[in-house]
Amino acid sequence: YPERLNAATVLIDDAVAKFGAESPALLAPDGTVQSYGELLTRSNQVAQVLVEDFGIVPGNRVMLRAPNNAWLVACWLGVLKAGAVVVTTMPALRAPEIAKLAQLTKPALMLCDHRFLDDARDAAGSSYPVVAVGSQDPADLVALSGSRSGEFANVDTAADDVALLGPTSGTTGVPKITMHFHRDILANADTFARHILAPTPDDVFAGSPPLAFTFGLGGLVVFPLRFGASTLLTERTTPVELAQFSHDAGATILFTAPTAYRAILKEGKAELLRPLRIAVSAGEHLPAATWEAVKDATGLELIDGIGSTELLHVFISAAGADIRPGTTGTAVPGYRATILDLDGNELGPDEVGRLAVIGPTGCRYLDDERQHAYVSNGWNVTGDTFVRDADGYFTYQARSDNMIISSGYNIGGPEVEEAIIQHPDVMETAVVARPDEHRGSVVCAFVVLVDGVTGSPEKAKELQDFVKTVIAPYKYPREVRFVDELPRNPSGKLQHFKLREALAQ
Ligand code: 3SK
Repeated sequence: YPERLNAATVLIDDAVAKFGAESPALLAPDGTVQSYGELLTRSNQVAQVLVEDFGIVPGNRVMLRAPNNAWLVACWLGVLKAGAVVVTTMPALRAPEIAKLAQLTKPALMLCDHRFLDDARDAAGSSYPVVAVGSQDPADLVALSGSRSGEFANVDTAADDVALLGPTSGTTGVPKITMHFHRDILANADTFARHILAPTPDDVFAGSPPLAFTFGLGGLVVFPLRFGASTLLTERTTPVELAQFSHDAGATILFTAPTAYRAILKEGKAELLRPLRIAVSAGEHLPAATWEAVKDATGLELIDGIGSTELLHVFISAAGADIRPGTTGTAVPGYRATILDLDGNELGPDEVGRLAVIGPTGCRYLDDERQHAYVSNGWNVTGDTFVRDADGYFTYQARSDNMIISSGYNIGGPEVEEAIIQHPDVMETAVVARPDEHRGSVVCAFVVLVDGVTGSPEKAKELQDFVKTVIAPYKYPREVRFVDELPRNPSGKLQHFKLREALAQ
């Protein structure tokens, strides 16, 4: 990339010139379409308001809080245009969580969807202004923008000026703030999206992840705009609603998690997925059984991928004839990946260890000692345990903190989850270690049953017996707990640590 680069210039100003102002950019489930030209004008108006009314200068941080919709995209682009730094936050966060992020990121301003103002204002107090988006207030961003010309000269940022502060609570619950440069924003579009998805202007993207999670930001904003495609933005939806809206909008590329694909299948709605060209599964481990079930029901071959907020998006994946079900794939062109032992030595084929990655994006935490744990000898050490075969295919084993050692056996929690999920009565499951006096640890499964099936000691025994027919019997869950739902963080990731905490109480 050139030394001077503003990602917003490439994603919207240049896109208008290249793909045409009339091209559809943003779609909504109610049939509304916003063109590239309209999005350019609106994002320019937002930038004008930021600079003229709120005195935002390059380097200031602006927090955004909204569900996935067209205004959020305009705000995101407007902040970058003004040379400021976007701080993304999930609408699901409550006041203390927002306050914690504000303490870490020190925003100069927050733009907040009018439906989520209460927590936002409680968190801000008098530290920074919170501007409503979509209310009837004359000081609302929508009203303020409406009176602007829509002409704005984007700030000439450096390619490695910070553009985005992306919070991650990961799976441990203690937030870290990842920093990403303007060039990083384009890098995942030019690696994962370009080589694995190969989008065209005819594509229509859709998906579930919030734009505050970089999985959603890439899949639903950056990738479509980079390739002149359009994107369907849906506010909170169930998996079946998402499938229905995507179907009705003519979506061709879907981004969601394995749990959502399973839910769509279990609710008998597979036909809604059939028109897709590409279905991406990421955000959590994709079991081979889910891949096969989607293929059987729809003919689609799910594109699996692993990414991280630290590296911004997906760095291991495979598409088309390169897919090997059960593996995540190979390093995306532009990235290198390897397996390290606990001392940081590279391991050979078929040896299990810590997944480590180097590429055009990398982990830079904002003022956080945990940087030393994530980056070692230049490698980004992701916290996932994988094995690589002689052909360079990576297969997920567990989060590095979810290998269960029981009576001397190493049991990967996800392997047991994969076995349990194959039982027709199981909607979702999460497996963790429970400390045990005799065995060190035992496998404990938390299980959500499908509607209409109730948990009982007999059902637990049935699941245990079932697991023993799918994987080596010593891996079966010695304890099964039925629950109504599993704990997930706001980006939808399972929080195994909360289950371990529940067991410790
Ligand atoms: O695999 C993930 O969890 C992920 C995280 C951030 C961005 C993209 C992805 C797929």
